[in-house]
Amino acid sequence: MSYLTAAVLILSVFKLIHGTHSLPQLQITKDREIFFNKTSYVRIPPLNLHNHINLSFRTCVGGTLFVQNSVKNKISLNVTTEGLLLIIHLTSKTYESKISGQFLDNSWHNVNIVTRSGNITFSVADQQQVVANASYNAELMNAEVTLADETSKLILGEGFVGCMFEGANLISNTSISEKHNVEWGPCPLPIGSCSPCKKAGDPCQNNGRCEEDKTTGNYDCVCEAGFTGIPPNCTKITTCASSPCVNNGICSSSPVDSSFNCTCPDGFTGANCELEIDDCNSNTCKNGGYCLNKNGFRCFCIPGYTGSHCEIDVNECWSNPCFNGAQCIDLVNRYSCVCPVGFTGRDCKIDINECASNPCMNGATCIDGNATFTCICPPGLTGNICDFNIDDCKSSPCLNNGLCLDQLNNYTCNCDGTGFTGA
Ligand SMILES: *[C@@H]1O[C@H](CO)[C@@H](O)[C@H](O)[C@H]1NC(C)=O
Ligand SMILES: *[C@@H]1O[C@H](CO)[C@@H](O)[C@H](O)[C@H]1NC(C)=O
Ligand SMILES: *[C@@H]1O[C@H](CO)[C@@H](O)[C@H](O)[C@H]1NC(C)=O
Ligand SMILES: *[C@@H]1O[C@H](CO)[C@@H](O)[C@H](O)[C@H]1NC(C)=O
Ligand SMILES: *[C@@H]1O[C@H](CO)[C@@H](O)[C@H](O)[C@H]1NC(C)=O
Ligand SMILES: *[C@@H]1O[C@H](CO)[C@@H](O)[C@H](O)[C@H]1NC(C)=O
Ligand SMILES: *[C@@H]1O[C@H](CO)[C@@H](O)[C@H](O)[C@H]1NC(C)=O
Ligand SMILES: *[C@@H]1O[C@H](CO)[C@@H](O)[C@H](O)[C@H]1NC(C)=O
Ligand SMILES: *[C@@H]1O[C@H](CO)[C@@H](O)[C@H](O)[C@H]1NC(C)=O
Ligand SMILES: CC(=O)N[C@H]1CO[C@H](CO)[C@@H](O)[C@@H]1O
Repeated sequence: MSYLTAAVLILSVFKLIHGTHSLPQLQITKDREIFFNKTSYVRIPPLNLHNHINLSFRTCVGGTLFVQNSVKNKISLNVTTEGLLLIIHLTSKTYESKISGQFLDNSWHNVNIVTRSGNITFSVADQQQVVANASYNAELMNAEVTLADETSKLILGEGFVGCMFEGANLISNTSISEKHNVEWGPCPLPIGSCSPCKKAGDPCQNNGRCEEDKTTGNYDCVCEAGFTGIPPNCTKITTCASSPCVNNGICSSSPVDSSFNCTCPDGFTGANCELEIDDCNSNTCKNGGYCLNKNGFRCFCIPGYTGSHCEIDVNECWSNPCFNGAQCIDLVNRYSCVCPVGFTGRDCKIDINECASNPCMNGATCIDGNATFTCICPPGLTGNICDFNIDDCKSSPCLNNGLCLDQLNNYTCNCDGTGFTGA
């Protein structure tokens, strides 16, 4: 790490602690970790053997950390189950430096190649190898030997599965133009020891899923229909012998070659009957019904609908729920009653009490009817609401020209000036 980056890092941490935004700095540090997935690589500017070269890596699988090729020379650094191998090829001679050790352990390791006080050394952790000095591989000490020329191509991560952290003279960031399937940012590999699957580097082909076998410490491939896990990767099944038809499909062998056909039960398709036919589309179940795709389909209707496609509106008037001759109207999952005059309520069961407003006058008794009322008048009164006083004088009850005065259910006779008296 350069002093400048160290300063930037310290500054970022300082700013973080003190709550100031430090996004640009974080961006730079984020860019410095790269993930390679076996198919990935980045091409970066060529390196010079006599400059400080370093990087960190974390992997369970290994591969080539970097390789630089030119017409005449080559330098490569591989990490394998045996350790780290630095190979320098200069014109016709090959120089190998090896540091043995278990580096495929998913923890970060820092590799340095340094030219200092007359030696070129290659080191990782506390292990160091002299690559060259005045008395050993002396030709590499020649200042002319940089390994870099105009034909040099430096590639980071060839067939490598894991993460790298850029170091001196191996700068790679998102602005690099030649890159393939690489991801910058915090290393996505889960922390922890290397599982057999991780060590094997996703060995299951053809979409097979790798599963650890806890007892043997090995791994198995769980293959898709039509593929088998023996040998370890998922290879295509070509005969009936290993039951290639799934979901109760029936396998028939060809009499001529070893090919086979699967005859699928209803609801399944595909060469191995591995595909479930989706019998549900947006139109299968009407009126908002839910479609379940299982051996055909089944509709679950919302209340108020029925039928295999929920196409039938249930007739809620069927049971004649409206009283008093009301008209029933079928609606979704309910009905409505149109009440005749004089009735009310959801089912028109309630007879409206027309006497409630005390329509009968003069203390008459009110009798409620259907949309009507009847007044029973006290003696002497008449009319619909008993508001007429019966003329008790009509029958001229006063004799001898007495003056009749009508009263309530009675009359009085005024006998003044008649010379008579009496009621
Ligand atoms: C380094 O690893 C790559 C694959 O990642 C391989 O092709 C190459 O042969 C290896 N080189 C050595 C010297 O092992
Ligand atoms: C480098 O070489 C010098 C002699 O030239 C030797 O004394 C020294 O130990 C070497 N250093 C390393 C790190 O190998
Ligand atoms: C050069 O390196 C070799 C191998 O490590 C060592 O034996 C030798 O002493 C070194 N010579 C000098 C001059 O440092
Ligand atoms: C580069 O080397 C220096 C000194 O050994 C070390 O502090 C630094 O972490 C290394 N950087 C990487 C990315 O390995
Ligand atoms: C990316 O790397 C190149 C050198 O390869 C360097 O010139 C450039 O400044 C870097 N960009 C960032 C954003 O770090
Ligand atoms: C590597 O990553 C690329 C892009 O993300 C992806 O298409 C490819 O399948 C991956 N390869 C492996 C072996 O994971
Ligand atoms: C996958 O299987 C094929 C065919 O059996 C074989 O050639 C190949 O080496 C296998 N690959 C792995 C990673 O096991
Ligand atoms: C499988 O079916 C195809 C198409 O129907 C037919 O041409 C072929 O002969 C069949 N193979 C077997 C083994 O039944
Ligand atoms: C009132 O209405 C009910 C139901 O419509 C009917 O059965 C009853 O005879 C009616 N009563 C009168 C007094 O009209
Ligand atoms: C029922 C009633 O009040 N009858 C009366 C009618 O008027 C006569 C005379 O005014 C009374 O004597 C009755 O008692």
